[in-house]
Amino acid sequence: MKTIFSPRHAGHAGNVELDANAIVPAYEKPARAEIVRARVEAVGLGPVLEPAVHDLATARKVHKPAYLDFLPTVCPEWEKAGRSGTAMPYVWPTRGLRGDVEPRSIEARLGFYSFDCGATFVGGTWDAIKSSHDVALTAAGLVAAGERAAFALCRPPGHHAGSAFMGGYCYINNAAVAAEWLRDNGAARVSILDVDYHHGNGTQEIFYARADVQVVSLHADPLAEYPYFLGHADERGAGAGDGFNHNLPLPLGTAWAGWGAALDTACGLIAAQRPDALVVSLGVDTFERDPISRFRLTSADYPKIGRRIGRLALPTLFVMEGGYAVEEIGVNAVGVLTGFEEG
Ligand code: SP5
Ligand code: ZN
Repeated sequence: MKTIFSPRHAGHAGNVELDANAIVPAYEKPARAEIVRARVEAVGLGPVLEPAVHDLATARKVHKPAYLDFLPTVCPEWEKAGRSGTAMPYVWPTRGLRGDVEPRSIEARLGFYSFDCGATFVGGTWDAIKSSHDVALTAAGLVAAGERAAFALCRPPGHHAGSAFMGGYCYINNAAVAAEWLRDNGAARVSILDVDYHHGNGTQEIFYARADVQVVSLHADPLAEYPYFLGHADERGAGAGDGFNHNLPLPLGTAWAGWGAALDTACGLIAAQRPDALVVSLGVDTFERDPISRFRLTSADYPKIGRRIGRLALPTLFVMEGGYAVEEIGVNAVGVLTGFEEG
């Protein structure tokens, strides 16, 4: 299969994050994408191509336009305010505060358009966000044109970004934009399978009231794990979308036995939906040695994931999400893709 990759991800670098009790170098760093690309080339998965430049018309359907307009203004406004280094949200309009009045200052607007402090900005961040979006849409175009599968090697990731908020290293929801674009280009029904360790709260929020985009997610139980405030099994969709959202939360420590069984359940739900295309939010932070996660998948398990997804026999777009064990991220992510091709 073809991989779409943009070197422009690399400008999103040198940022820091708040890790409970310390400011640390961001876990979501450029080496992640470079090591996955190197592995794609090492195993001869297929050509690695740069994305075409796309407009934000489809993104403006899944995100609030004012939110998208905000993203490229962050760094210029941060500098105008006399600040340097990483721009990071730190104050939020939670319960009891006004969430309906957009403030003027950049510090406040960062909080207005986020749910945590994990979506940070440095000089190259907007360009990387836009390139990641372009990667997803270019790869979606390959699938719409008849390829059995394509790999969008997105960085930064997207599944925590909702209609009007960033968070969890995510800004534009690449998988959601791709799914929406597939809907507009011949697919009557699309399913999204999210196998990242964390619940894809942004993807769920975006499609929660829709029946045309089914969202199925396997993730660590939000009672115990980030993003904590969404991802429970009783979240089934709303209105026309009732019954089209499926959460399969799993306990910390889950290994292949429990995870693979949940994947089987998820694939059954997708097969029953009979979608015209499948978008896989491919996070490999389920790995046993991931530095921020607590599942126990091994490198040998990732090809099994690919084989099971391949058995659905659907046109499939893989969209890169999380995975922070940088040394093994290439073997694990590409393991899913080679497993898919064998199956
Ligand atoms: C796309 C994606 O995988 N985003 C994940 C965002 C997770 N943010 C919360 C990280 C919390 C890290 N704390 C773990 C302590 C280990 N030192
Ligand atoms: Zn994750």
